[in-house]
Amino acid sequence: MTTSPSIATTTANTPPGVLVSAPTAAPEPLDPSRTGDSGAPADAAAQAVGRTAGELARAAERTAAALLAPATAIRLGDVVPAPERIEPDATAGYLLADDAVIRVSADPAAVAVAGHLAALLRPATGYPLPVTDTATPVPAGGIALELSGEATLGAEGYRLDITTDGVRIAAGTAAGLWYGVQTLRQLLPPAVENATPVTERWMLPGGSILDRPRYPHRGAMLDVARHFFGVTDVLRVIDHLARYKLNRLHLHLTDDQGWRIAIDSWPRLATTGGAGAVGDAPGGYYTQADYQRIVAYAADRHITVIPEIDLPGHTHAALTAYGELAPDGVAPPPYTGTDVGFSYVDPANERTYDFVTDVLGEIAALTPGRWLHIGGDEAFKVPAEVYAAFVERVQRIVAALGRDVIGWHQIAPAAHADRRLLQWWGTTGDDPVTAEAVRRGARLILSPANHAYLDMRYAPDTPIGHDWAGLIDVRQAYDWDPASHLVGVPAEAVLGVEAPLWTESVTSLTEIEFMLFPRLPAIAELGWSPRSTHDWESFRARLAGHGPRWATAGIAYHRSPEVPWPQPATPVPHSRQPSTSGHPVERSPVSGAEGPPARAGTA
Ligand code: TNX
Repeated sequence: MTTSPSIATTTANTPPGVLVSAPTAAPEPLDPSRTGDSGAPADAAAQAVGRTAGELARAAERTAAALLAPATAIRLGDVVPAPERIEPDATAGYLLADDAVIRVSADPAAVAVAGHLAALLRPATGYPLPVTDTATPVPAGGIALELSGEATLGAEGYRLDITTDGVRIAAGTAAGLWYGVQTLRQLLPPAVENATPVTERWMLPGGSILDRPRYPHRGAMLDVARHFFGVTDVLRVIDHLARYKLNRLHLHLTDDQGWRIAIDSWPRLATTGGAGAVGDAPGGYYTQADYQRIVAYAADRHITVIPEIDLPGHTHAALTAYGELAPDGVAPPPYTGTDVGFSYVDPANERTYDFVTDVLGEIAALTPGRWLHIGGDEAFKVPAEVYAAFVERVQRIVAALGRDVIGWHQIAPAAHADRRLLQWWGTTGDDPVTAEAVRRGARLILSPANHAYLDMRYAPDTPIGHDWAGLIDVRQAYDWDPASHLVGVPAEAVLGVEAPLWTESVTSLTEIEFMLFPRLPAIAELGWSPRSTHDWESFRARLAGHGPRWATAGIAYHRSPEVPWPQPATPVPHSRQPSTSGHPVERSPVSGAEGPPARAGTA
């Protein structure tokens, strides 16, 4: 489908399957003299404090809603993804106070994590939370982040201890500290998601957590080719991944409808190939500086960007810019539909390999991560032997750049290349060709379309998305096991999971969030949590507590009927939020401070 859903505003009770923003769970401190209780002075007062009347109205709505919301104590076990081991201590909660200090090991990467923690906590608490770096942090009276050198915690594990005296997060690496911080964030009241100070008891449940990930590869993919999303949208998506301990962002940078990254040696790829998008949506592309900003922002959050240049198919946009690469040598007009499988760069033309070498060379130079994704899906018009030879040659180009290759599982028939990864997106769980590639040495990233494709609709009435791989509500996203999913593939061959979001029908940040939440946390839990913790009832109960967090952060989500959300969405009047696709709309990457997102509905 090519049409966007209508975005409706409604004040009726919210049915499942619409974009919602529930109110925040905690009151904002409203000085009556500023809230307009007395009528006309409100505007003047609002101007005096730099807030618009609309902002004040929204704050008042949030306050009213918070008064209706039941206060629920957070338990140590409420974390998503579920930690490996939890030992609650009901006698030992810690109350974060305004004089708390964050102490951190004297290591630049650890200090950076402490800086993030302070930045997460300061807006809502209003506390100064100074960060001090000492060689031997102590837990008393604050939060200590300690590089403890505990080898058993591995590259990404952490230990979290909460006592009445304070909080201690210990890890062998800065990444481990980072994941401990994400856990800590979830143990504070949802009001911590507010962008401005709120009155709240910042109580943390007592006890200990020991936590390590099940898989090293825990990712999500964003298709910025079908619809283009500006840098600030991507940064906000990175924040969403970080919350749930994901460590890979796969960017699908090129497709038939758009080429989204500037390539100096082939400049028209972006300027001509990036001009359009699906339907009438505006195009756009990242400059190399934009891309580097995304990569650096992700790295700062322990997330590696995996760039995908889809080859040899899904290349129509490149052909519009450089007709010499087309099989008939003629540049076609732009394509704005949503069909797949019709385009390819000419494997018989040596210029094609110049193009591939130049493009992948520039991308590699901009990408510190180990992986280059070469696509490889749906090249329906390229004969099998020609396709395999093409993929093998591209694999050699990637190896010559010192990188490891990833491709969709269609590249399975090509010869093995060292450390190559195949990304499984089938729906059957049974593919002898992929199993054979694994026997030859490939490892797998699992993105089964019938569980992990976040562009699938939740339900028949979901306003956007596809259904070719079925409907995927939260349980369908959650209830499968990566280790035993593919027949003939041993558990050791599975490197991890990834949730792709294709964007043929997804046109705005709000719609991205609506498709990510709450399914992204489900896939994240499959990637992080030990199988022994896998339990649908537990998951949905824990997930429910995240709704108020998302709402407070201004994150749109699907109020799945499968999840016992703590309260019905309190109706809040909304104004339409325009799509940000194609426009570099500046939006805070760390908060939903602009107010609630628009609702999309069929109403
Ligand atoms: C298949 S999955 C595709 C994409 C589409 C997607 C829509 C894969 C590797 N290719 O080109 O966007 O389905 O769900």
